[in-house]
Amino acid sequence: MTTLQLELEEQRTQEPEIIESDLPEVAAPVFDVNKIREDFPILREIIDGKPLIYFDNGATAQKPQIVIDRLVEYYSHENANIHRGVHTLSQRATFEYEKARATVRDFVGAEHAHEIIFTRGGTESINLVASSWGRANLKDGDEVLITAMEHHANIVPWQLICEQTGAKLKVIPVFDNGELDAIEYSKLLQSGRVKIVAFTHISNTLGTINPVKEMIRQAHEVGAVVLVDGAQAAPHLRPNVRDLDADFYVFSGHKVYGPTGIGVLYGKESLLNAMPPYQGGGDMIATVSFGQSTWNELPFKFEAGTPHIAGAIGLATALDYIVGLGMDNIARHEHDLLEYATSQVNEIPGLRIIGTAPHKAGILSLMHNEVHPHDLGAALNEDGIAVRTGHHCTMPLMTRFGIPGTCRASFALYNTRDEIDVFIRSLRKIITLFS
Ligand code: 7TS
Repeated sequence: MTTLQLELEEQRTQEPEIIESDLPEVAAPVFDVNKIREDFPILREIIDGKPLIYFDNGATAQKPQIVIDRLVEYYSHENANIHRGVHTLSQRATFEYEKARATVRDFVGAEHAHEIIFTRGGTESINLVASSWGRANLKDGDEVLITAMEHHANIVPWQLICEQTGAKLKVIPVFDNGELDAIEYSKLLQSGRVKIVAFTHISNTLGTINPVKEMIRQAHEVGAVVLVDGAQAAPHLRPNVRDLDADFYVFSGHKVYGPTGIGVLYGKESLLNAMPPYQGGGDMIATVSFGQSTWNELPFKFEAGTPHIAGAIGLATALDYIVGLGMDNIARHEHDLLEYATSQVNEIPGLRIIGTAPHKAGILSLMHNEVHPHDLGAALNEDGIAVRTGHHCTMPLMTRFGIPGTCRASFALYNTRDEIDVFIRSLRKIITLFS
């Protein structure tokens, strides 16, 4: 090997931790929502002559200009494949990609950058764990415990692995207000057969914030591993995986104001090291021969093929952005919006909120006793208001509540009380027209 090749090999295998992330140490003190709105070009869109009111943040969040610019910058000045090039662009791309990993490590408070695996999204992160950890650890008679409020992404991967291994899927019930039944959870854990518990940090349909830390503590007491689906939580609160003692924590880039097609799996080093690869291909191997292949070290073992390099870099920019605004400020602002909207919705006759747990994030799922959720959503759209209608990929939860779907408004850091006023006026008008 030449000296340059040796240097690059050294750089390639070096611990990613040495790369510093840009996450600010101190949160910005003031939260000026009108100023923040200027960062999001799409908020200036006019829909059928009405200013856009975007209340579909649970599905995906809009992107600040800084994230859009970062993608343009990457493709204009840094684009190359990572980890294997000797040329300058490849080194730039590799450096930025690994720096993005360090930013995510900081964001979730992981011990090591190599405990952060980049995936296509929250869905792929859960599939990776269910498939890889599940194949290695589940057998006939074991139990996988989930909750009744899970998104399909945290149900179906477990069903698939249960089918393959003979393990059984068990479900923690929810109360009418959308809270988990904690007593039933404790009982289900006592079977002695629970190998993994997988639950959402925040429900995308009900808004319930689950008592994750306590749930993890109880699961660990019976020796079960825990996966937390943080898809709805990461945009609102900064998870600390070490404080929570989560074994796996997953989230999607596009819901935290980053690009689509990028997601995160945090896993404890010891668990990830013991798991077989999820997909085979380039970059995840150490050696390949036709007889046998051996695997690369973490995190590369789980990142087969060319990853979404620009996506990871854009995600890091998005995380820098929200941490810069102050996650506490964001949570406070969204909580204010939730309380403001809740009190007004409660005054509209015939309209009820599905999900009234005491600890809630900014998600309002609405049902009217005469107007179908789809009709509500379509009519709101005519007033420029984007909401989501349907089962929100939580069909078992809809069955539990005996409803076909809801009309869901989900708030983000750039939404305002003024927008909620327009929303409430529009709801009242639609309901009067339809009823
Ligand atoms: N888990 C939860 C709790 C979610 O809300 C979602 C997406 C996912 C997992 C899957 O995330 P993805 O990025 O991999 O698709 N939730 C929604 C929603 O509520 N409306 O559209 C997508």
